Amino acid sequence: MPVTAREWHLAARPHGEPAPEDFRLVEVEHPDPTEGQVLVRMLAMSVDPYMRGRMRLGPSYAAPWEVGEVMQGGAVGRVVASRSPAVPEGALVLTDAAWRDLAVLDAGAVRRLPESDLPVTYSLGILGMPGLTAYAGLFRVAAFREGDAVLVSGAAGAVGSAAGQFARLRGASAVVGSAGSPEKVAWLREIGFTAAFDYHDGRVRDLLAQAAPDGIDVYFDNVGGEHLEAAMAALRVHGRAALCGSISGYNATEPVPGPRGFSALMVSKRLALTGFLVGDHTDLRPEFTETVSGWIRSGDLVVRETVREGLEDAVPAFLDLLRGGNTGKMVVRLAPDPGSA
Ligand code: NAP
Ligand code: FER
Repeated sequence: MPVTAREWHLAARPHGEPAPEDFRLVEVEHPDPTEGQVLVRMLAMSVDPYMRGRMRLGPSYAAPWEVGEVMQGGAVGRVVASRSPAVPEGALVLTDAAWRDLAVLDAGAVRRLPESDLPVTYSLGILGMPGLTAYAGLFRVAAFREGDAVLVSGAAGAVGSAAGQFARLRGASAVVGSAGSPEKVAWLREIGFTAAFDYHDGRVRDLLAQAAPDGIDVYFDNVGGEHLEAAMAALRVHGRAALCGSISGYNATEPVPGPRGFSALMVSKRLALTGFLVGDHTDLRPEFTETVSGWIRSGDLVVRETVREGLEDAVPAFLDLLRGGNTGKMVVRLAPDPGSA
């Protein structure tokens, strides 16, 4: 029987900060799945900073969303009808087909997830793309070593809160976090960051000098801009930075300037600043999943999520994410999980 799905379409490309008018919720009829297809009911969807990039035209590592079409993004769902033996009814799956409550998909476009006693939303956060980003960025890209002093910006977010805790769990000498509110700073101290500051409280360079007077060995950059410039000043000789994202510039309408004194600092301190994309590091997934699941189950890793309810709330959740309305991973719950068939 054909089903009616609700889905969010991109209505317009924003200039600067996105607004609710840039999105439209529409109803779409889906025919029954044909041979090799599955019907998936989404249980939870992800909103992520990279989605701001998908709203704009121009060169990027990923194609932009099209105006008038459904947007894409990570989701976990249950297969509710299947014409594929590989992905039977009742299977739990990860898809890139969200911003909607139901979708008919080719079985090849979903990845089966194992049944787990952990919340399904963890597959969108700590055990999913953001967690792997933190793991790959810290351990491979920044070549973290026991005893390193680490700075993480965007530290109370999904990637940042994972990266900072991973550093602590692997023997960092100090873990400094930067975040956007006193509540987030207090939470970072609770979960084991050795120092934390609110970047609204002054110049980042001064706040960092106070928090890490002896400098840092590793910088995990989620923010770019002033944070990157300040971190370069604080990095010690042979310091390394994993450039993960630059959210301070995602709504910018002109290219943002680079760190001042860049070349002299790079040369004199023999720094290594490396940009990376998580998609290039999926070979780490088995090791990452085993290690991080272990830390979750032992209670060593604190996992926090900001959970919004219902497809209507997906756009407000995304707009809030860009303004710092989340602590830990921002997810939108779409349906209760009926469990496996
Ligand atoms: P998140 O940190 O959970 O959420 C975004 C956070 O950015 C907000 O909570 C807000 O926290 C902060 N923010 C917003 N505007 C800011 C500004 N002007 N200055 C400083 N902070 C600002 O998001 P996430 O999913 O974990 O992503 C974090 C970063 O990693 C993003 O840059 C993202 O693009 C990047 N990323 C990269 C990869 C990759 O493969 N390279 C993969 C995943 C994510 P405050 O309250 O602290 O401002
Ligand atoms: C992000 C989320 C994911 C991001 C990049 C990615 C720079 C990378 C995706 C990929 O590897 O294809 O926020 O920001």
